Amino acid sequence: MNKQKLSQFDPDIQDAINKELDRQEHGLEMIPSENFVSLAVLDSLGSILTNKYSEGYPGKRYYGGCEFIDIVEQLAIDRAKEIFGAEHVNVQPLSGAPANIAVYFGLLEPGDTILGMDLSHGGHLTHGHPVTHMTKVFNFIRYKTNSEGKIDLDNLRAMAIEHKPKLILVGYSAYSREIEYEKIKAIADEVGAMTMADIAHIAGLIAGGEMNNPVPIFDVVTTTTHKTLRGPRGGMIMCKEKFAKQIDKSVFPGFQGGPHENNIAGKAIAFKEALQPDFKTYAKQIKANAKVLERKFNEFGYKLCFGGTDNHLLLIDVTPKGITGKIAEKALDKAAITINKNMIPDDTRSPFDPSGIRLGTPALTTRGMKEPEMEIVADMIERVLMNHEDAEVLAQVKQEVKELTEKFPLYPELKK
Ligand code: DSN
Repeated sequence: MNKQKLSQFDPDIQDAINKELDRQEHGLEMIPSENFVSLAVLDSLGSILTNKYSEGYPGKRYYGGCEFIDIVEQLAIDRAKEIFGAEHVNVQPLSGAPANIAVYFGLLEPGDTILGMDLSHGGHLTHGHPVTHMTKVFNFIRYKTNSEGKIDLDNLRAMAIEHKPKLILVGYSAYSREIEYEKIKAIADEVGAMTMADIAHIAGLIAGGEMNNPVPIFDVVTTTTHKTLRGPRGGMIMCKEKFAKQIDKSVFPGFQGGPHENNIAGKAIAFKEALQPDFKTYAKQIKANAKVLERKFNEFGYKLCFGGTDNHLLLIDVTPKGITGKIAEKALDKAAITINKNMIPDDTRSPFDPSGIRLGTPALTTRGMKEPEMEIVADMIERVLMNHEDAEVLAQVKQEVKELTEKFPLYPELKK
C-alpha cells in the first residue's frame, strides 16, 4: 500500500484541491444547489468505510463483516425518518438522478405515463427531458407554469384526466415557489395516479420547518443530500411503507450494486446536524437572504421568473437589461461570483446561452452571511452585469469579494 501523504505522492491532485479550496474560500458561491459540508461530514467521506462492500440492507446483507456498516446505515435511516416523518427510507441512492430512476422502475412498467414539469419551467432533466434515457422507457408528459409563473392546478388536473398518468411528479430545480402537495395529491387520487415529489433543492428548508413537507402526504419523495440539506453528495428515497419493498428492490439489486457507506455515514452526520435547533435558524436565514435578493433585483429592474421566491433561489431573466445568461455567468465568474446560466420558462434562446441566471443563498448562509451582506452581494452582482465588458470593474469587484469572504472564513482548519 502506498504510505505517502497525498501531497507527496500526487502533488498534481493536491495542488488542484488546494486551488479549489482557495476558490471556495474566496468566492461567493451562489449556485443554489451547492453548499458547504461540516468537517464532521468531510471526515466521514475520507474514512475507512469506503473500503467495505455491503450489498443488501441492514441485517440482510450479501457480504460478511457488515455489523458496523449496519450501525451506520441504520442511524442514517432512523434520523431521516425523524426529520421528515417518513415511514420508510432508503439511503443508498448514489445521487438524485439514480434515486429518481430507481423510483420509476420500482413503481412503474415500461410505457407507463409520468406527468412531470418541463425543464425550462423549473423541472429537472430526470423528470422527462427528451435527452435522457428514461424517455425511451416511460411516456413523460410535461406540464408548465402559467403566465403568472404559478403551477396551474386546473391545467394540471385537465392534463391528468387527459393523459391518465400512473405517476404525478412535482418538486423542481429552478422553481422558486411553494408547492401545494395536498391539492396535487387530490388530483392524483382522482385519476388513480401515484405521487412523487423530488425535494432535492428544498430538503433543508423542509427539514428546518420553512417549507411544506410532502413526505406525510405523497407516496414517494426523493432528494439529494448535498444541497440545502448540507450533507455529502448523495441521494435518498422516502416512501410509504406499502412501497418499501418495491423501492428497496429497485435500488438494489435492480439498479445499483454496493452502497457507498462512507457517504451514507456522511448522510447520517448531516441528518444529525439537521436535527439540531440551529438548523432551523439556518433554514430561516436562507429564505430571509433570498428575500433580500428578490427585493434588490426587482429594484434593479430585472424580471424575476415565477414572480419572486418562497425558497432559497431566484430565476432571473437578464435579457431586459440587454445581456444573456451566458454573458452574465462569464462576467460574474471573473469577479469570483459563481451562479449558473439557466433557461427561463419557454425560453427562445438555447440552453448554452439562455435568457436567465439562477442563483441562491444556501452556501452564503452557511458562511454566516445575513441580510446586510446580501445587500452588498446584490450590488456587486449588478455592478458586474452592468459593466460586464469592463475588466477593471470586474477586477475591483473580485477584490471586494475577497475582502468580504475573508470576514466569513469557511474552512480555516484546512489551511496548510
Ligand atoms: N445539478 C442540480 C442543480 O444544479 O439543480 C440538479 O441536478
